[in-house]
Amino acid sequence: MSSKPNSLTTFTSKELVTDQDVRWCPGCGDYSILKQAQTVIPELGIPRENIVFISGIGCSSRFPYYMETYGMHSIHGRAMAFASGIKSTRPELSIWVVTGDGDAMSIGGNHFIHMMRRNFNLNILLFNNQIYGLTKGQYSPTSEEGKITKSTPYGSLDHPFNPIALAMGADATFVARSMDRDPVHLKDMLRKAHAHKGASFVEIYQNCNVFNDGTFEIFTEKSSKKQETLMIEHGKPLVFGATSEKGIKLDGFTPTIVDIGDSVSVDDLWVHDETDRVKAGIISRFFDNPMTDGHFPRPFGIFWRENRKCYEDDLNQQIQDVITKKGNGKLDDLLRGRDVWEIKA
Ligand SMILES: Cc1ncc(C[n+]2csc(CCOP(=O)(O)OP(=O)(O)O)c2C)c(N)n1
Ligand code: SF4
Repeated sequence: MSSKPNSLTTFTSKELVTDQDVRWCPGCGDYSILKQAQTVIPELGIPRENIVFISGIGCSSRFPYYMETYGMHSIHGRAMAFASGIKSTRPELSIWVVTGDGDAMSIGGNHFIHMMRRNFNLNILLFNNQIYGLTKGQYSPTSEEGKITKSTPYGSLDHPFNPIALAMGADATFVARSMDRDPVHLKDMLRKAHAHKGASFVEIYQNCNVFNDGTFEIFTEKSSKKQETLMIEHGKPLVFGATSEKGIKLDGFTPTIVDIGDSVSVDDLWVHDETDRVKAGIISRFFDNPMTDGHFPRPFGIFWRENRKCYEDDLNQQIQDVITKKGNGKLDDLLRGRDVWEIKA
C-alpha cells in the first residue's frame, strides 16, 4: 500500500529555498554553506515544521531568510540566548544557530561560552571569515595580529581567538572545523553535528571575498591544500602532504612532524581519537601562522566528542518533579508574589 508523503515531513532541497533575493556579494563563501545545508537537511528525517534557524547580526546572520523553515534573525551576539530559550520550552525542535566570528566571539562571546558548558542539544555553525563583513571590514576577534583594516590602520595589536580551543576550554561536547570550499567535508560535518546529542559546534572557514579575500586560500586551494591541512578522522593516523608523505607523531605530549619512509612508518603515527580530551587539546593548538617555516598543518574534522547530559532534559525533568510535588502553579499567584508589604503613613 502506498502512503501519500506528508509534505511537511518529506521535502527536497529545492523546497528549502525561499523567495527572498540572496543579498550576499557575488562569490561570498556563504553561498556554498547555504547550499550544503539545504542539501543535507532534507536527508536528516527532521519534520520541516520542527526546524528553526536562529541568527544574530552580520552577513552570515541573514541565513534564516534563505531557509524555508522557521527562523529568527535576532540581535547582535544574542542568537545563543534566543536558541536557549526556544530549546528550553520546545525541546523537540531541531535548532541551528548561524553566527559570525564577530557575532559569536565578540559581542556574543559570553553567551557562546555558556552555551558550550550548558550543552543544549542544538547545532552551532560559526562562519569564520576573520573580519566584520556586514559593517564593511573592521577587524574581528579572530583576525590575525598585525591585520590592517579600516579600524586598525597601523595593524591590529589583539591576539586572536582560536575558536576551537575556546570551545574546548568552555567544555563543549562536539567540536569540529570545516570549510566553505570543501562541500563533501562540510556536508559530512553537518550530518555528524546533527547526529550528536548536545551542543555541536562547527567552525566553518568562510571566504569574505570583498573585505578579507583569500585569507584561507592556503587551506582551500588545490595546489596547497594537501600540504597545509590535516584531515582528521577518528581511528585514522595523522597523515598529510601532497603524496601523504608526512605524518604527526607524539613524543610524550609533544607533537612532531615526521617524514614517512624507511625509519618511520604509518604505524608509528598518532592515531586520532576524538574521545581523548588531552589529545584533542593538543591538536586544537595546531594554529600557528601558515606562512612560517616548520608550522603545523591546520586540522579539519571532529576534534572532540563527548556524551554529556543536555540542559533542557534536566530542566524539564526538574519542572515535572516540582509540579508532581507541589501541583501546577498559578500565574496570578506568581505575579502577586508571596510577600505583601503594607505602607503606612
Ligand atoms: C549592538 C550592536 N552593536 C554593533 C552592531 C554593528 N554590527 C553589525 S554586524 C557586526 C559585525 C558582524 O561581523 P561577523 O559576526 O564577523 O559577521 P559577518 O558580517 O562577517 O558575517 C557589527 C559590529 C550592531 N548591529 N548591534
Ligand atoms: S561582505 Fe563579505 S561576508 Fe558579507 S556578503 Fe560580502 S563577501 Fe560575504
